[in-house]
Amino acid sequence: MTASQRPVVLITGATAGFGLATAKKFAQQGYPLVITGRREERLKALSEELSPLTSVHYAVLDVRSSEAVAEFTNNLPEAFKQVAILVNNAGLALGAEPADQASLSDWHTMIDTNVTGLVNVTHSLLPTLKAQKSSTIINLASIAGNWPYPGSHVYGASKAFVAQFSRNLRSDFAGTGVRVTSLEPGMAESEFSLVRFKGDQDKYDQIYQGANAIQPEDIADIILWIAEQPAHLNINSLEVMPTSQAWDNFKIVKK
Ligand code: NDP
Ligand code: 8X3
Repeated sequence: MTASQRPVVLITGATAGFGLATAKKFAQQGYPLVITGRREERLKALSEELSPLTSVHYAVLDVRSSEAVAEFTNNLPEAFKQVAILVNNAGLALGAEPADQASLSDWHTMIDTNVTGLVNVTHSLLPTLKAQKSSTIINLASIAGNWPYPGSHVYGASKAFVAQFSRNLRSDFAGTGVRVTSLEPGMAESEFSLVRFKGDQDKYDQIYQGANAIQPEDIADIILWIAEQPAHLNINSLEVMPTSQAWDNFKIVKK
């Protein structure tokens, strides 16, 4: 496939972390890109950086608003309308305290972003994705959706939704050109923990120090690999951790 034949890739949350690295990775391969997020300055700068490599359309988009998502998808410029690779990446965790100390508004924000936002974007683009000969949806779930840990409560549950939603989409689109993957990373170094701990740089440093965590570029490589699999293959789910991370024992709290 020459660069001019590459399908359009739409990435939510392209202003940082996985989304940003994925935008750069696909741009290096010449894929036309639609990059979105809430921080316009970052989108503008990224668009200017990547424009020598490929065609880029950027749009400020808060995935939580179904109206904004519909308005955005209905008004994509002609050259970017035929989205064939959707990277549903926008998401966040807020807080890691036990459930009874968590803020209800943080819980709502995680559900609104990780669940409702991802559903908004997917629903809005499904007709377009279905109209393509071959298309791929890559949903950012997490190990937190597969395995429990203290302080994960709503975040982990929101990612369990993403994983099961991905499998259910697969069921609906089996035998069609629409592929769906649930990508489930473990500890990765990005702004994720700064957001989770509300800008606390000390906590951020403690978490990643000595962990040799996954880097956003690692995830971008995996996303490109998933998207470039032959059309008759679907990577259903892919869980990836840094080698430094693994499971712990079941906890027994004795009296
Ligand atoms: P970052 O915090 O680095 O990036 C998150 C991105 O999501 C930003 O671009 C942010 O853009 C965007 N975003 C957040 N809220 C919204 C919103 N309401 N509307 C649109 N965009 C939004 O985190 P990561 O790159 O690490 O995380 C990306 C995804 O991967 C998330 O879904 C996360 O849950 C998941 N994940 C992360 C892991 C990790 O350890 N880092 C591990 C497993 C999964 P902006 O603020 O400009 O809107
Ligand atoms: C992020 C991974 O383990 O911090 O989804 O919840 S974890």
